[in-house]
Amino acid sequence: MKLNILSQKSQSNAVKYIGLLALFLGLQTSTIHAQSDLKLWYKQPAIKWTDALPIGNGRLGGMIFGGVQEDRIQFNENTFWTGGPREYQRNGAYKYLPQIRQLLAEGKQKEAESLAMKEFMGTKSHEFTYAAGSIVWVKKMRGAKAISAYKLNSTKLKNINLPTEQGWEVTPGFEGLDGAVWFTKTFDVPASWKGKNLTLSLGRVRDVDFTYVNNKQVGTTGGTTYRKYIIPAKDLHAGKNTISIQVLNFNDKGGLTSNAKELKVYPEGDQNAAITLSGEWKYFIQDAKPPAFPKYNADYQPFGDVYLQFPKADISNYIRDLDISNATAHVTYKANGVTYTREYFSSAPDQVMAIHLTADKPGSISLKALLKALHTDRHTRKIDNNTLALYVRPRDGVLQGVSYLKVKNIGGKVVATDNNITISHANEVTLYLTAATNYKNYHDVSGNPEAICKRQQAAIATKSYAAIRDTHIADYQKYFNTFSLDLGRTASADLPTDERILQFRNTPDPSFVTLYTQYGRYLFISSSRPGNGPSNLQGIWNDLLTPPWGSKYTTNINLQMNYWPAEPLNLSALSEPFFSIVDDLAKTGKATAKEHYNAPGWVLHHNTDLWRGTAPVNASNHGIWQTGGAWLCHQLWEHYLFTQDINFLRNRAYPEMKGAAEFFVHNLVKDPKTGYLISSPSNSPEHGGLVAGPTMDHQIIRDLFKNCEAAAKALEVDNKFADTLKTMYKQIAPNKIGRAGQLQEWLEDKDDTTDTHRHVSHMWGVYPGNEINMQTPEMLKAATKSMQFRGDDGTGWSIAWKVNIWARMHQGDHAWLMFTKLLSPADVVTGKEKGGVYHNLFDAHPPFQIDGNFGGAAGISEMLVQSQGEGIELLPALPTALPNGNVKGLCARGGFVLNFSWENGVLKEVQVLSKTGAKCRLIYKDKTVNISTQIGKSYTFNGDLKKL
Ligand code: FUC
Repeated sequence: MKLNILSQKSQSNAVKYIGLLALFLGLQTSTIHAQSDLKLWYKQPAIKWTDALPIGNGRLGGMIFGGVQEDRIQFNENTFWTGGPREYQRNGAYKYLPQIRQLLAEGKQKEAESLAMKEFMGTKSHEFTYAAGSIVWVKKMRGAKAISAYKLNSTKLKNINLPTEQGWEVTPGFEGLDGAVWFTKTFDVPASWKGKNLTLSLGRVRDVDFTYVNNKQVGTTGGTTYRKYIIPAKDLHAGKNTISIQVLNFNDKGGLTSNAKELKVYPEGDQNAAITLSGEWKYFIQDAKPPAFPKYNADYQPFGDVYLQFPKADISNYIRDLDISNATAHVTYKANGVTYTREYFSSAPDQVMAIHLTADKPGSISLKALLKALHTDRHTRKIDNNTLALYVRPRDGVLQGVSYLKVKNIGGKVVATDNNITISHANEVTLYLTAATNYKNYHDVSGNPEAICKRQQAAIATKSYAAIRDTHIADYQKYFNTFSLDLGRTASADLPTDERILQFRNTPDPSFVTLYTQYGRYLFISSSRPGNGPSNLQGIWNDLLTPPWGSKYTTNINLQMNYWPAEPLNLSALSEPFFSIVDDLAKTGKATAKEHYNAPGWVLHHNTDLWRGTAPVNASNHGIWQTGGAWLCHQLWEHYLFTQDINFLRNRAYPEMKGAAEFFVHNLVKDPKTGYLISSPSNSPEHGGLVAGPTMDHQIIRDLFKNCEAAAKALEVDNKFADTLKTMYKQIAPNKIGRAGQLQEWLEDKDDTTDTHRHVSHMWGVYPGNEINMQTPEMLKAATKSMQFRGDDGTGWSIAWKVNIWARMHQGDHAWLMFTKLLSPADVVTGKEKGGVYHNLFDAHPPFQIDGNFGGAAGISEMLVQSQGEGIELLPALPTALPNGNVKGLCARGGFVLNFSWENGVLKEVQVLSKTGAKCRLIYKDKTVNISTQIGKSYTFNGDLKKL
C-alpha cells in the first residue's frame, strides 16, 4: 500500500502520522473489533474507592461511585500537593563521602549507614525550625490552661470507637488530623478487685500519650512501643473510675492504633480477668495545628468531592460502566417507571469534567449538588445562580486549590447557596467541574486558580453538551484508536467485571486480556497529557490526605514502569510529561550532584515529587541510590529508538543523558579489591542496605554510557567524551555468576537463594535493559536462576516486572503465569489484600499503585513483539494460552508500526509500516527477512516472512 500523503512530512512528529496510522490500521470507531467489549461494568454502585471508576484528562481526575441516592465523584487536580518550592540537597554532604566509601570498602555497612544517615541524607521541609516550634507547641498543649479547657469541654464530648487500628484519620472529623486530642472513658472496678493494683494496657499510641486515671497521671510514653501502666490500688475505688488520655500526634497516623485485644484493664498479673476498654469512648480535639512536620518529600493531595443527592426511590436495572473505547462512564437505572442515565467524562480539550443527567420523562430530575473536601482548611461559596465554588488548602503547603461547579439545566429550577446547588424537576442537567491551583512550575507558585476556573467555565459557556462530548471523544480516540488487539472471545466476556476477575484464572477469557491491556492504555491517556505532570504512583487518582508513599514519584522502578507502555503501545506522544519531569530533574539534580558528590552533571535518587527533589531521602539503607536519573535517561534513548526523532535526541535527550553520564564519569570509583569501576555508596533498590557496587547500578551506567556514545555519534558531537565513555564502559564491574549459578545482585557472591524480595533489580539487564539476552546464554541462564529463586509472587508492580522479564527470556508461558497473577483478585476472595487487581482493575501493590497496570500492559506487548536486539522479533514469547490473535498498531524500534495475526500459535500475516524509512529486519522463529523501507510505505509478509 502506497501512502503518499506523508512522504514529504518531517519524520520527527508522531502526531502527524495519525491520519496515516488510522488508514494503515483500518481503525475507525465503527470498525474496531469487539468495541462493545471495551467496557468495565457492574451491577452495583461502588462501595470502596477501588470499586469506583476512574476518568481523567491528565490533570483533572475523577473517581465515580455511582450511588443511586447519593453519587460521589471524588476528584483530583494533578498539581495539588503539600509543600512548596525548596532545595532538597544537604549542602556540604560530599565531605563525608570518602569516609562512607571507606567504611563500605572495609565491610562496615552499619557504620557507613549510620554516618550517612547523620550527614548524607537530603534536607527535610521545616527541618531547621521544627524542634523549637514543637517544644513551644507541646508546652502549650500541656499547660494548665489547655488542660482546664479540656475539663471545661468535657461535657461536650463526642463519641468515637477505640482503638482505631488504621489511625484516627479513618474516623469522620479526624481526616488528616495531627494534633492534641483527649479521650475519656469510665470503667467499673468490681468489688473483688479491691486493694489490687491494676494494669492498664493501651497498646500502641501515636505519638505521645499522657494517661490519667481519676485525674492522676499513671504514665506517659513516646514512640511506637506498647503502653502498659500500673494503676495503684489506692487511686482506685469500687464502681466507676475514669480514664483520660491526652494524645499528642505530630504527624501521620494518630491515636490508639493497636487492635481491640490490647485495650483493656486487669488486676496486675491476671490477664484472664481483663475488662475490655475497646468500644465507645468520648473525645475532644484540643488543637489541630501542631507545627508542620519535617518531610523529605511532599504528598499528592485529594482535591474534593462532588456529592449529588437524589430523592429516595426504589430502583431496578442498575448498571454502572466505563467505556474505554470513548472514555465515558455511565450509570443507568429505572425508578418509578423512569429510566435515568448519568454520563461522566473528563475532557482534555475543554479542561473540564462533565456530569450529564438525563431521564426519559420530562421534569423528572431533582437533586442537590454539594462540594466537599477532607482538608481542614476549606470552604464553599456561591459564585452566581448556578455556580458553587470550593476553596481548599493543604495543612502544610503553599498551594491553594479552587474548583467551580456550574450547573446547566434544561427545564426545572436551579437555586445556588453558599453551601449547595438545588435543582428541581429538570428535563436534563449537566454539571461542569473545573479545578486549578496556583502551581505554575516547581519554583513558581504565582498562578491564579480562581481566574483559571472562571476562564475555563467561560470558555464552555456557550458550547452544547453534545459538542463538548464530541470534542472529548475525538481527542481521546486520536490516541486510543492507534492500537487494537483481538485475542478472541468467550462467554466470560459477558460477565460484569468484578465477576470476571474471580473466574479469570480458571476459565479462558482472552478478551479480558485485551480489556486489561487497553485499560492500561486508557489509564495512560487519562493520566499523562502534555502540559501536565507525569503520572504518579496513583496516576492522578488519590483520595487520601496521607496517601501511601505520598502518591509521589518513586524512581527506583515505579515512575519508569508507568511509562513502559508508551512506546510499544503507540502512545509515544503522551510521554511528554515524563520528558518534562526529566528536564526539571536534570536541573535540580545538579545541586545534588554538587553538594552530595562534588560532581558535575546531575543525579536523582529514589524519589521525587512536585517540587523536583533529587537528594537521598528516607533512610540511608535504601535512599542512597545513585542511578535514578540514569534510568530515566534510558527511556529518553528508547523514545529516540522508537521514533528516530533526531531533534528530540539533539535538543532534549542528549544534553540530559550527557549530564547524567558526566556525573558517573566523575563518580565511579575503583574497587580496591577487584580494580573495577563501581558506584559507591549505593543500593540494590530497597534490598541489602547501603553497599558499594550493586549490579543494577553498573547495568544502568553501562547502558547510559553506551547510549550516550551512540547519541554523540548520531549527532556528530563530543568525540572525546564519547571515547572516555567507551573506555570507562569496559572498566565497570561486569555481571557475575555466583556459586548457586545465580546472577549476582551484588559485587560479592552473597545472594540468599531463599530470598523472595519484591525488587528484582539485577534483572535490569534483561528488562528494561538488554545486555543480558538470548545471545548471552550463560548470563541468561544465571538470570533465569535468579528469577526462579525470587519466585513468582510479589507486589503488583513486582509481578508486572516479572511478566516483562520472562517475556524477554522468551518464556511465554511463564510470562503468562505472572500475568494471571497480576489479574488475580486483590481483595475479593481472602478479605486480605494481595498483589492483583481491585474491582475497578486498578493494580494492587497492595494498596493501589498504578505502575502494575502499566507494567502489565507493556508485558503483553513484550510477549507479542520485541525489537531491542538485531531486528523485530514477532511472537517471541507467545503464551500457549493465547493461540489466536490479531494486533494492530504495535510499535517497534526503528520507527515501525506492525499489524499482524496468528492462528494456533503460528504467525499468519504481518504488515509493517515504516514511519522513518529505516532498514528493517523481521524475525520470526528461524526465519529472517531484511527490508529497505521508504517513509510512509507498508510491507506485507506471510507467516513464512515471504513478501505478499
Ligand atoms: C518502592 C517499592 C515499594 C513501593 C514504593 C512506592 O519503594 O519498593 O514496594 O512500590 O516504591
